[in-house]
Amino acid sequence: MAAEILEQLSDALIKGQAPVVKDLTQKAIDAGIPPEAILNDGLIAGMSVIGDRFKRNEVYIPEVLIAARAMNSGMALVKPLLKLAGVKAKGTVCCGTVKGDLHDIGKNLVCMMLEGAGYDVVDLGVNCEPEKFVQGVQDSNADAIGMSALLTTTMTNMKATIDAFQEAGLRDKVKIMVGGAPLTQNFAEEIGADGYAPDAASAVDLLASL
Ligand code: B1M
Repeated sequence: MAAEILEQLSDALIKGQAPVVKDLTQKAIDAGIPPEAILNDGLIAGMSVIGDRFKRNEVYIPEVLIAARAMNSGMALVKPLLKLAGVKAKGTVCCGTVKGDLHDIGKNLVCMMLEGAGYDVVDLGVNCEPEKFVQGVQDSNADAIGMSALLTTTMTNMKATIDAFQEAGLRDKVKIMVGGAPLTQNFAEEIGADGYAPDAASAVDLLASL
């Protein structure tokens, strides 16, 4: 019975059916399924299927956004129960687009995928000064940051942000991942980041590996 509801839940999320996801999440709660199981075996299970399909170019940005919206409709019901049950997120990550850069579509996708994978995400927004990342980590006690840049002229601000963590004495406490269309693995290594992800779904795998 529980397995059946969770399978239906994950399936509805994959199809992006937000109202169905909401109803099935409520059904799962009413059936006494633990919130952690609803999250992991229903919502996150569905979102990771979407992530894998996105990586293989089998689905595109609109499908991911629709699935994320469906995920949010279920999360709204499960989140308070997870808090009550004392279930901890996998970790906290601060994400932002670097100084001088206003592109946020990719960064928002990364935030959604990370949330969908069970992380607490602090979205710092766009045009983030290096100090804003440092402050974000200090305020939220984050384990990692994710920087996005879409311009060749703003990529260099990623290095400035890493330097700011060094200066604040926090570089060893925080994992730093970077992404965005003009970036490469080589560039990430050159600036001393801990990892580079070419797309939002890979950012989830990268963070888990870090
Ligand atoms: Co701009 N823009 N733009 N733009 N824009 C590009 C990036 C550009 C390539 C267009 C072009 O010339 N062909 C070009 C950059 C050239 C360069 O530097 N090499 C460019 C330019 C020049 C500019 C302006 C300077 C234009 C001007 O004013 N003269 C200006 C700069 C403003 C600024 O930022 N200071 C500008 C402005 C804008 C808009 C505001 C109009 C708008 C942004 C709206 C918004 O984001 N809210 C915009 C847009 C939409 C684009 C294009 C068309 C699309 C970008 C996008 O959202 N892609 C883009 C051209 C293009 O790519 N075709 C272009 C979809 C998104 C899902 O992909 O962000 O790559 P992406 O994210 C991917 C991965 O990269 C990765 O995951 C995502 C999903 O899988 N990823 C991460 C991203 N961040 C990650 C972080 C991670 C991990 C993975 O870890 C943390």
